[in-house]
Amino acid sequence: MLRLRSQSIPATLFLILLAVPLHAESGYNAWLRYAPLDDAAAAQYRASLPAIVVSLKNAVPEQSAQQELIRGIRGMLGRTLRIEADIPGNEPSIVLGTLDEIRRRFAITAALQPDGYWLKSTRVSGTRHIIIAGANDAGVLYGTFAFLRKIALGESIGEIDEKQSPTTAIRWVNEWNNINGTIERGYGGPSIFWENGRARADLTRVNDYGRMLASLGINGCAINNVNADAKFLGPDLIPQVARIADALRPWGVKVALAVDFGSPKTLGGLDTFDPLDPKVVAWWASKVDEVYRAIPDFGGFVLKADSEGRVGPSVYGRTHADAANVVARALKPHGGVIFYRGFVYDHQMDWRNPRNDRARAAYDNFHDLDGKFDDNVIIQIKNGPIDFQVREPASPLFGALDKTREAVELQITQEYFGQARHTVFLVPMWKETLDFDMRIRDRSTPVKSLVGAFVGVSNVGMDESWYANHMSQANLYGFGRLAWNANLSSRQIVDEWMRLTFGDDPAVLKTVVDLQLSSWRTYENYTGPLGLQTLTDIVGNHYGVAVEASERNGWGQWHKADSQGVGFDRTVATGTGFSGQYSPAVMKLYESLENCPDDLVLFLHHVPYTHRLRSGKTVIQYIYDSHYDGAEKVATYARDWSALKGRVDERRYQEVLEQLEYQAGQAVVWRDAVNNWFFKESGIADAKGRVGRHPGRVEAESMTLMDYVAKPVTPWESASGGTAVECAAGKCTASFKYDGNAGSRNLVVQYFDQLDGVSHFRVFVGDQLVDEWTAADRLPTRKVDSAASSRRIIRGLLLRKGDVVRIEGTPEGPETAALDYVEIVLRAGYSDR
Ligand code: GCV
Repeated sequence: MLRLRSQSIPATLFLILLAVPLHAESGYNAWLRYAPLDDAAAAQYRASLPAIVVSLKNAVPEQSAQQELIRGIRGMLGRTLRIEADIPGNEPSIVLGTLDEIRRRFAITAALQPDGYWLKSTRVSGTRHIIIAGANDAGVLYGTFAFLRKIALGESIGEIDEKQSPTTAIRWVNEWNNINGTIERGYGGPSIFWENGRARADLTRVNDYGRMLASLGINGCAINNVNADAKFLGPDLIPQVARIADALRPWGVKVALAVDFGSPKTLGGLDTFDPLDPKVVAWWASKVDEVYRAIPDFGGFVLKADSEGRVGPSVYGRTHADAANVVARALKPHGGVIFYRGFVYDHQMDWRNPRNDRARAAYDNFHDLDGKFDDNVIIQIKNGPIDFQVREPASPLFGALDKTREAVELQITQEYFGQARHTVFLVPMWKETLDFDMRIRDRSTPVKSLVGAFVGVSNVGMDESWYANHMSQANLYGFGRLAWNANLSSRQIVDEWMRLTFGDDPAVLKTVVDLQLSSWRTYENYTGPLGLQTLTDIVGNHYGVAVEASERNGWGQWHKADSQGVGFDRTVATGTGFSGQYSPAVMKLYESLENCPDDLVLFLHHVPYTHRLRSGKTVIQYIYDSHYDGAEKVATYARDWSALKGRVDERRYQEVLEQLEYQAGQAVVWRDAVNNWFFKESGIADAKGRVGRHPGRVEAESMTLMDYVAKPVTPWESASGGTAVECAAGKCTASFKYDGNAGSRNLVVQYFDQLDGVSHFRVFVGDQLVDEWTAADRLPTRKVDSAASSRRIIRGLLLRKGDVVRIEGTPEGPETAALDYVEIVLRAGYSDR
């Protein structure tokens, strides 16, 4: 191979090399890219890093650790470590082993919790060795990833001496995957585990996912939907589960399953699934034995019972403790655990009864059972009392189980957070729950001190970038890092993730860190602020805006907005009594309107729209302002990201830009829908005169229409003016005359892109075609509604007064090339490119 020595590169060639674009990255390697370090840093590490690696054990996790070390060092430093079977006497080496093995060879030791690690530089007869010691096999793996992370982040490894142990022993993800390969609330493509009723033939991605999980210290993975199909425990599928376990085992990740409580009957053929029936007890015991024969290191079960239509112990008048314990006792001899979900509520509640309150359900169902659960039962509690909404208080159940093990369940997949089409970094929200002080017995008791396990609902898919949004990977990263150490700050986490994922160019770092850290508040601002919850279509896709979808039905996500006021009275004094489920100190905070934090005021109180918040603003004005603020902020995200061109590899640059531009458009849809709805309901005008006024907007229904037909949209707030035009012919046009001043303008076309067709649009100014596109996105709706509402911006059009703008729509399939409005503005979106 021809080698160029650096001093022989002529100056011109050097400039050409510098100009070579950053190579495209797919996001597949996430934060484990091991990108080459810059020359100075690489030289420093090369000088201090031994060239030899020794693994003291030949078992799987250590072997994975050794391979990972070689891979990482090769990627970052361009050097391939040499594997030696034993520690060399007079050459430096990196030694991997458990504390026991290390003690025998080096006569040093440390105190570590299970899964903990120790990174230690030491000398033996003057020769320096770097030790990566684990409390157990998995700890060696976690230490190795931590060591590589340090190098990737440019931290010193010279005289390293660092011990870390996880704050909780059980750190799992749940994957709501179905046997046919679909994923409930998954947005990154089909299942990596299942396809057509079987485990995928090629499980490479499962193995790679295991690597990602191990890099964060995650040690368990439940590989099917909690709305569980009993077949997963059938004789056909257990061997399939075993194959998946084999793919995850090298990374110290135990496989687990969600189970259906009715299995003894549906699968086992018994005439009952009563947890106290001896036949049922025997069935669970023998089924669990069968699972462990196939998978000796099986982790355990997750169980959703008596909730959202799942069968449970109530069928036989038994308790959740009876249900959990019958399964727990079967698992116990094998060392398995059962996560019993605290997410139990009645989804057919009578909304007319003002005392009914879904937020009470978890506490009401479980707190009397405290002390009745076996010690391998863990109650898995969602962070808030409702269901992963944009803001909820910490679930009161965390403070109600003195004698029972608890896990916090956090949702990594962005079900109510824009489904990976919006960027929302969830760590700041999770930290609010984890740091929330429940004041049990009037002592400091943050939620993180009460939970002994972390569960993240991850739902990665076959998309190359796992979640179909590069930014969403930060949520898995953040979950794992918090599960390991809940005291890490959001900034620390995002800073690490960012540098590992995109590099440490200061401009990129600042833009992305600022974006991620503000993104939750931004999303809340343009969806449901003040504790209103997400205000999305809760009886449908959980994606688009539909303010009333949560009202007047049994699902219980009521915000109770009417012409007089808004918010759910959950006080003890006049409401449902929910605030009384907290300790007296917390109850005091929530019970009184004066003390209640603004962010949760409408979660806990019903108030007139003119109620003044602690901030001094009225509730209605806050709703208006926050929606404008939120939408403007997303526009700045897209603008700021667009300024990074050339600093990020082209593929990820483009993909993130498209995502942020789309989000900026959707934020406007949300802004207008929510504000118009509250304006109509309250009759109170926006003090700043914006709501209901859209300078430069021309409604499609007011244009000259050829074959397009105006139709009302449901719910009305999903379209501007409550109306869209739909094309029922082969081709339709909508046109209007521009009557503004001459100059360069941006033209925004708001159209609808449904799931079931690929319409084509063309835009003309006079006879000149100025843009065309197809509506080929995969948005989660077949209806003309807010979820389908999409935006095309045609920038820098030179318009004159009197110009005719004509939009031609060609429908395809059931999709009707529907249009909402056109806006002609000086600036739209993030830039005037
Ligand atoms: C798996 C929410 C989701 C459901 C999910 C449920 C749960 O209601 O919308 O898809 O079911 O939570 O956590 O069990």
